[in-house]
Amino acid sequence: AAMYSGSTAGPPRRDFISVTLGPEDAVGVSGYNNSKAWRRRSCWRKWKQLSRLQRSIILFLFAFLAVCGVISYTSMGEAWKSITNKSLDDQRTEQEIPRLKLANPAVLPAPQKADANHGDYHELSLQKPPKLPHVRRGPSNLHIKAPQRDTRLKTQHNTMRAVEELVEVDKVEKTEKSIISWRGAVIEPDQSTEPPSNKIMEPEKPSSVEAEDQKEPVPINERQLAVIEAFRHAWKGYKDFAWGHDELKPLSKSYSEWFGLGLTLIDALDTMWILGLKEEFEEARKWVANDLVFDKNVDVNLFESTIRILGGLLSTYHLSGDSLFLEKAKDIGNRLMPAFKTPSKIPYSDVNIGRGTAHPPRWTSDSTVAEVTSIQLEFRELSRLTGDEKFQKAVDEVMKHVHTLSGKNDGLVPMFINTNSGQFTHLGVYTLGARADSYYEYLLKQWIQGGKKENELLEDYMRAIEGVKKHLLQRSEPKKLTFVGELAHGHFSAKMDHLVCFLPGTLALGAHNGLAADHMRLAETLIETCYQMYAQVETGLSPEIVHFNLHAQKGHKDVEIKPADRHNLLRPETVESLFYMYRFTGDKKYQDWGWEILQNFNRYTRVPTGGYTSINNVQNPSNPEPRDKMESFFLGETLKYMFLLFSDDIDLINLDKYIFNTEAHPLPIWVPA
Ligand code: DMJ
Repeated sequence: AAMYSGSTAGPPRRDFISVTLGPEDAVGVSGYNNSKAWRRRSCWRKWKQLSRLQRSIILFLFAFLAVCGVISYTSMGEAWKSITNKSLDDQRTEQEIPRLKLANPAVLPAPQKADANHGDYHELSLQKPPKLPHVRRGPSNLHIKAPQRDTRLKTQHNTMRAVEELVEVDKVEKTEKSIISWRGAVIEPDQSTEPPSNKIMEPEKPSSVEAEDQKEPVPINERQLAVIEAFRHAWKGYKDFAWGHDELKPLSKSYSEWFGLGLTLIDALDTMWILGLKEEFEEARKWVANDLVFDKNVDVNLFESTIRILGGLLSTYHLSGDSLFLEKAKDIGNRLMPAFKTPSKIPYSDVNIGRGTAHPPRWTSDSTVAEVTSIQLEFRELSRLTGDEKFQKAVDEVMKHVHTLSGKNDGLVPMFINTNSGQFTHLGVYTLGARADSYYEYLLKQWIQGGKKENELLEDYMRAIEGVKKHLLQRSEPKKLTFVGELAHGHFSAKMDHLVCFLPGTLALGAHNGLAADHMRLAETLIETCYQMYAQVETGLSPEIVHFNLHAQKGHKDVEIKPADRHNLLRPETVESLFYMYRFTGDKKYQDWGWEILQNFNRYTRVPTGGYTSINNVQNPSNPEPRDKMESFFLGETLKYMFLLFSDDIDLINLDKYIFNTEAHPLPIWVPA
């Protein structure tokens, strides 16, 4: 086809386009030719017909898309590489990657290698969270790398915001996934029933190095200052008369030895850090560096030295980031291991840390149930930090074994277990007090520590709380206080140890972690009872044991105290629970109750020359009969929980990032909420 158009001047102009159709271009009889060459040419023709502007726009769009393509190809390639590099076992949990990657990265990553049952941990190690800004407390010159608030990089803020957004997305995903409920408990549908790996791991960093937050510091208030003052007073006594020894005897201005390992000093390390007592901390650190020696021919109790010494060193390592404490923790951890060499693998109560030998108490081959089941948080953490599986393996085996044992009563356990047979002994007596207490506490806390996947622990915990409700709860007269009694061969006893007052705090912690809401209601009633164990007593301090009145009698309170039980050892359990209750409810009455207790400790147990003393008679305000001993847990636990109770800073040991061991030493949660 040819087309001409006229022109006004000059030689005739070819004002047309001539197109010659070759045979292959001709539209055939069939009317449609779709050959490649034809299409190419037709595209080219169309392209030529476009204006220059149109062509530029199209070229620009192509260039833009090409750049985007290159970028996304590179990042997908990375992700693909990390996926394909993994073992088949790891790929089993592939769908977990985004979730775990996004799980609150603010504290610390989980172990780097885990066994096949726990791909989750492995996934986390593949995705190290970004380091975020952190405000550290405690002695500033001991911070490992403490970025100053005002010098923080803008990019860190951006990272923080980006991570927060991702966490939000993750939260939505999580809520969608978390649908299976076990008696009110929210359980991930895909969680394993096995405990965490024994085939651990590459060593982990302290949480202080990983944990970062960017909040303004919350100023210390009057009540916290009063705790600091109390701590300093106690510390003065210890320093003046008992430095480097286990316990202060504040009246005789001397000390007592239990293990000869500076128990009070070690128990108090992280309290000093949390209270911000820089000088005291530095001095104590020097003692640990120069004088703390575990190579000693001395018998120590496995449980007590685990919760106080190993726990204290591990938490101080996490808070300060100072590797000295980890080295010491490894040392004592290794020296405690011979305790597990028993026919049943249920550990002996005592170990000689110098000789490497272990034995049960002289009069029996039994161990206490609470003791063998309340060392797990510490040994598991030691494995995670060192990469050595043996610690975790030993304590996990104990839990697995106890899980299978008969002799429980609706989840309630007897108080003794035999190290030869591995069976419970002295069957038929059930208490949440001495010898059983922290078994229940550590069921829940291990479950939380390990990222809420170890179902057996949760099952045992939930069952036990049902057992408590069924067998041990009663109400007193006249105030109708709900209390936890004891059961001995079918007979209920209205006896409650002060030790049981850990329970409201533990129940509240469980409820906070998604367990049944009625646990929280029970916690609220029980903490009221624990408070009344102080308030109804002449000195305002609780005795070691109370008996509740089940029947109203004129002139009688709810709480009765037997002469043998009226001592107070400066124990922490009630203030510990007050702390949890305040954290989770914000109800100021819990702070007020704690404040009353602190004032009464000051009134009746403070020794003018330094230190606090346990007392023999909480019913005699004019002579409480000082016992001349300050237990290490007064500094390790009681004053620490007081300080935390009075604080309004939820990030001062954030309960979604840390789990307290039974001696109030905070250890990181492996997969923080
Ligand atoms: C502490 O050593 C621990 O809290 C333990 O679990 C119970 N006894 C004391 C405090 O009362």
